Amino acid sequence: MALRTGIVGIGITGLSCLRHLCAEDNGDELVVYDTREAPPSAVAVQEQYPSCEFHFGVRRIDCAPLDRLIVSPGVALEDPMLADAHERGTPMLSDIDLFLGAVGDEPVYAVTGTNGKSTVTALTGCLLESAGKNAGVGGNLGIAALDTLDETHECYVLELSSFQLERMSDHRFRAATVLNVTDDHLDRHATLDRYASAKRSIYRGTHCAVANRDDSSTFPSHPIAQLVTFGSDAPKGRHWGVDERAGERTLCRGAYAVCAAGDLAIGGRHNELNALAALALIDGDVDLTAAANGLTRFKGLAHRCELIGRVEGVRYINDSKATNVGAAMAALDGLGRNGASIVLIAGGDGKGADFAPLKCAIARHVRHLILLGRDAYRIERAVEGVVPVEFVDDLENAVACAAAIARAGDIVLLSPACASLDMFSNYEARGELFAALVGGLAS
Ligand code: UMA
Ligand code: ADP
Repeated sequence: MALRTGIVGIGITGLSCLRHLCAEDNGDELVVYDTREAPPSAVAVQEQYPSCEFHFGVRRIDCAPLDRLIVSPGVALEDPMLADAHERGTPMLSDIDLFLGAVGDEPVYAVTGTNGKSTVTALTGCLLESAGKNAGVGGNLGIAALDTLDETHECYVLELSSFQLERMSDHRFRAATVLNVTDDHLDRHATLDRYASAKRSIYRGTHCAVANRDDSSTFPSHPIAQLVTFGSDAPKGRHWGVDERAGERTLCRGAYAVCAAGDLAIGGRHNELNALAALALIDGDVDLTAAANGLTRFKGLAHRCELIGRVEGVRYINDSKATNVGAAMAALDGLGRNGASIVLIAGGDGKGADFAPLKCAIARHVRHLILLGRDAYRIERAVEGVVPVEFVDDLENAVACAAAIARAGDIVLLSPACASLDMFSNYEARGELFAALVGGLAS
């Protein structure tokens, strides 16, 4: 029976749903809604899909004529636009439900967590490729899940955000992981508990749960067919961890040594955990030795602790993707571990987070703090004078100020602990401007 489907939001997700449902051509009627008067794709999409109905600048969707809504992750379920859907009980789904309805029997691995999702998703794809599997990789990391179906793959790896998970109904992942849970998106989820349970819902209907022994909130809250853990301590049985072998930190599954931590192409203790999670997700499905070759090849993603360049003996590192406190702490602990002193550029939109946990890491590793953006003064209050602080109006002045303060041997680190949206269109734009400004210093 043909359905009348509402697509809410016409960003990457909405476009992928529209394209997918139009290609299915099963007589469904499609109606697109967006609160914005002129979303960026408005003109092109109306030309491309003349048989669909479009409503922009929408305040409230009348759901009487609709069978279901596919709600984009950027639209909060509490948005007034969805009030009628709540009153009528209109089913609200995510693009991932459409993906799971369309994908065949191929295994789907799913990754969530506050930090490390994109790294683990891309790394898992790389390990699968190393083991000879043609993997489709997508989801929250930027390629809509449905768009990965354009080509045929033997398996899929999806990064899922709490926003996608909270509106998903169908789950049937081969293996899924919650990497860690720390404060983030509290402006949308209200409490850490609600945010964590949205993350843990990834385990519903999943065959194998991969949880982090160092973080109890990553464990499933219901019985599950198979539970495997990873952690920073020595592992037992079929679990994953880090052990000393011949004086070297080594990634292991129980007694079996997989790879020396020093051989990973991505640095920092947090990336050891990321590598263990990726291995645990696919363990049993592929030749592990072949997969592990990918660990030495995977160089990491842009904007995550990425070395931009050296100017007068100072290393400039772009960690613009550190959009929350936990990510910035991982960067400070990872980079400061070898005794380097750090000039930290931080600030932006804190999304309601508590910055107090940053204080310790800043006191230990940072010698000068440069703050900008909406929550600059909240960060300063939270760290309570443990280091000298400068306030600047923009990233141009932040980099100039950092360059004046930093001495040979220091690191200038952009790791904002905040989203960029108060000053930039996204974290990539912030990271790219940082790289360009550092390029300017070099020349
Ligand atoms: N918007 C409106 N009105 C609407 C619909 C959207 O104002 O009616 C705004 C949203 O508030 C948001 C923007 O438009 O500011 C985009 O929203 P969207 O839901 O259309 O987003 P997409 O373009 O579909 O991108 C989404 C993810 N974005 C969000 O969850 C906000 C992308 O993750 C993801 O890559 C993409 O789907 C494909 O799956 C980005 C992200 O920031 C990278 N994710 C958050 C994070 O990682 O912290 C969760
Ligand atoms: P996500 O997709 O969850 O935002 P990314 O892989 O893009 O994760 O990394 C985002 C930020 O988090 C980067 O600043 C990175 O250095 C940091 N990070 C990566 N993995 C971890 C981890 N396991 N624990 C804490 N921070 C991490």
